[in-house]
Amino acid sequence: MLHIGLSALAFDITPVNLRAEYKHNPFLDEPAPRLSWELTSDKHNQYQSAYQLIVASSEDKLNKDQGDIWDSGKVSSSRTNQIEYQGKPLQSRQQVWWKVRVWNAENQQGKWSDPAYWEMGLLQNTDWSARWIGYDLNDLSKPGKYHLPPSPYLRKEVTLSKKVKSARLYLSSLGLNEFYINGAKIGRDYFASGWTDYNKRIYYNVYDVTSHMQKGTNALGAILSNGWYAGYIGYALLVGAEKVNQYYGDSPLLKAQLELVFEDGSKQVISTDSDWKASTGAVMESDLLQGETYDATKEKEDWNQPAFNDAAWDPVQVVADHPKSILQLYPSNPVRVVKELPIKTIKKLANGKYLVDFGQNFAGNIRLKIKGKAHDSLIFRYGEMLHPDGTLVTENLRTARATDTYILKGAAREEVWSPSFTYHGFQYVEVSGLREMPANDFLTGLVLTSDLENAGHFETDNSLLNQIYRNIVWTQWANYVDIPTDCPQRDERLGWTGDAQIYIRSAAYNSDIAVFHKKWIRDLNDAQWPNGAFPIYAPIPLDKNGLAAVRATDTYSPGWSEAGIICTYEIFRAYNDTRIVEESLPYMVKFMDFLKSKADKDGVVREGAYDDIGPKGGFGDWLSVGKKTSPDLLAAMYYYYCTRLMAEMCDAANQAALATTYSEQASAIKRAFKDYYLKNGKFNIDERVYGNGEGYVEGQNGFSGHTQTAYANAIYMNLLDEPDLTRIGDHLRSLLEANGDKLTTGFLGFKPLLPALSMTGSSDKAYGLLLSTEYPSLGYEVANGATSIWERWDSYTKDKGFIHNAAMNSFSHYAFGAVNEWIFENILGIQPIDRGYQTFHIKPEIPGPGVELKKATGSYHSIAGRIASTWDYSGAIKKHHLEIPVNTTAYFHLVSPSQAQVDINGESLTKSKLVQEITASETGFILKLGSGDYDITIRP
Ligand code: RAM
Repeated sequence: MLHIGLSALAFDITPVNLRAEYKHNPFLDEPAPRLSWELTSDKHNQYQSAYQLIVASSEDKLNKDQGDIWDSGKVSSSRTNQIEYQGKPLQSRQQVWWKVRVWNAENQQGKWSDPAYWEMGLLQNTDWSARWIGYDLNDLSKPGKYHLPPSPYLRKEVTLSKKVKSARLYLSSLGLNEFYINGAKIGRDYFASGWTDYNKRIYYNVYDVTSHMQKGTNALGAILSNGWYAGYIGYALLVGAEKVNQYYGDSPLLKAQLELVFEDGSKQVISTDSDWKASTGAVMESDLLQGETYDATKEKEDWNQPAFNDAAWDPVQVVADHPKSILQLYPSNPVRVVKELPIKTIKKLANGKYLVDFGQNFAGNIRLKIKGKAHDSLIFRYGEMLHPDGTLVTENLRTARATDTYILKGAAREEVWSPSFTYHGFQYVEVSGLREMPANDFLTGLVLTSDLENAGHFETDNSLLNQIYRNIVWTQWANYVDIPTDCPQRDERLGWTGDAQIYIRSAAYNSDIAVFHKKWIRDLNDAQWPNGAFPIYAPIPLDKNGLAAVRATDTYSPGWSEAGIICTYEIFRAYNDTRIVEESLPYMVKFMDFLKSKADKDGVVREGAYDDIGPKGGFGDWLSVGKKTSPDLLAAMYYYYCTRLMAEMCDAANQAALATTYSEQASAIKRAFKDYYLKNGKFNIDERVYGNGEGYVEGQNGFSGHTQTAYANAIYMNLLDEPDLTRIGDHLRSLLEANGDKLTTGFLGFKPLLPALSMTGSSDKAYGLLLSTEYPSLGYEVANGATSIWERWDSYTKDKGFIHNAAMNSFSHYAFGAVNEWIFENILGIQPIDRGYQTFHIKPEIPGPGVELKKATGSYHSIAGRIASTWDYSGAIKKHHLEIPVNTTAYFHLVSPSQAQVDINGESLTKSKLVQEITASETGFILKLGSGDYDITIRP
């Protein structure tokens, strides 16, 4: 809590949370990293009028205020983020220290921040002496349904005669790696070096390994796994693809470079090359989809320690660099264990197996702790749900084997093991091979996700809504795993672009996703088809003909491909990130040309425009209920929406000519769209084009333009102005009412549904949908025990059970979690006005008296600082609590008949000097507020 009474104190406005490229003290490879900070102050209404940054070559120089690398001088600006480094050119391996101070609105100078630093990675190809090495073990794969060779184990020893002052490990793998120095695993990261189109781009990570190095002999060791590079991907097996794995290469490879600086200043580089040795070890099988087999009896004890005798090991194979792919620093945060879950219950099943319940659907692994007989094997199967008889549902995993096996070595001490190169989406584990009921902590659930900073918080007095929010967050963790996946359990786990684009804004309210999407937007750009369309998932491995290798008909689709515009836009919007716009611009422009080619001369996408793809028209309003919204009508709206976003992005990225073109195009499309599709105030389509619906997704249901999905999208995308807007808002409302206040929307329709209702005065309907426990709704899932968001509204129903299991039925799919944006923007009411939240609205929609929701509290940690909004309407006196970051301005929308009833921080609003401005609104007042905490009460 801040106190206004402190205003007598000296000026104090302190920069905190210093970050470079969104990270704290990171390794970077951007020549001009972007710096950011946040500000704190004990006083209200504080603004930054200027800043000064200094960057020094050492901490010592920085402490002496010597910016020998860069001194920005005093810059008059209120910006606190996306400030490009403009100092001396940075060299590979260079470490620089920086700090910042600011001036307030009265031009008083504040104190320097604490120091921060960043270190450059390897910027030139010539910095790399390491070679790609591997050990092809494909011949050792056991015959059977799956091709799963054992993991290569690689090692090398180095003897150091001097004391190491600093050591850096530059580490990359095609496929997955675990790296050890003197027996210790380096880093906590999983699935490095991530999934990219390895023919274009390969990532490496950097680790400070100084503390691992010792004088004398040191052992370097690595275990590799196929991962996305050579392992199974997606539903290739299921659909009978010609090739089901090894899309990028046949066996995994490692590139590692250990750079040492000794106390005397001399240097040494140890690289992967032909003198490394290779063998097999205990990892007998490993695959992201199929699981891992670990035979502890085959462990080569101390293989990664200095004293090990590797005389019997083979030489490694050395492989040439791919001529076209570039090596870059992993831009995102790695996948890590972010939480551990204890077992909730263990039950013995009738078949002698044991069933473990973690009480939560999540993505990750188990850690096993067990004592037992040598050669006993424990088999772990994973599932999200149980059949009525209590056995595990695995049908919905389709061809993903999702099975781990651990073969005990029978040690005197407890054996501890956890898979390294796979993960599963599950709540339950079925264990076979146990001789007796195990200890209730024999397994621990390890929750894996890309390790992003938490950004959001939300809680209410309604337990159903709290559970819906938790389900959204858990499902996001489960699917933000290196790339945004659709699901974590079955033979799919692809970066589906439609899912990603509808969910990205929701995701941003939960976690700081800037670096995660910086990576994936590149993946998406790398995956653009030659015709300019973005694909339906990215990365997308290609076959020798340049078609999708997993399924040749996987091409593009309206609602999916637009991720190439929308995801870039959402990162730009949330983080004021214009560099991502500049980087994506050539790809986006090419895509816009593609979209144009699908429209008529006026810019209208007409019925049948996408009949060239399979399914015809694309995926449309995927998994909707009942009659289908015309996919082309949706495509037409998306075309307009993307054009508008392009105009805005181009404007911000100093592309004035392009901005004008797109904004003129957008106006033209808007007019033409209305002329073509709006008939007598309703959306009308030419159903004849779709014939009997064959070839379209659920075409047998028939097509319409007069649907919840169509109107929700048109409203959300600002396609129509008054008086049409009111009319279609009324249609949306009456369609809901005619359907018993139940939704019919699928992926594309649900995302805008609640926002559109709010935008057209039907907030009551939005609350009704959100808090419903009737099918179809998120509450129905909760009422059926869900701890995550389901793929389908009817993934499970009380009367029919699992009707979709054999085909497509995930219980961890974030798409319908897209309602999170309404939770933050409408329940808490936090809505940006400009990019990066320097100004924003706080406009909470307080539900009517009939709704069981009287209190909500939450916050969003924006790039401008943490914004909090709480309301409590449970008593006669209505209360709001707001927290506004320094250097930002909030417009707080207050519903109250008169100012005289309102107090702010204990004073009458009419007298308060804290409020910058009060303007009247239709329902009350808008308070313009600067930074600080505010308690606002409305007396009856
Ligand atoms: C499913 C995926 C995804 C969806 C596509 C069309 O297989 O799970 O959610 O975008 O199909």
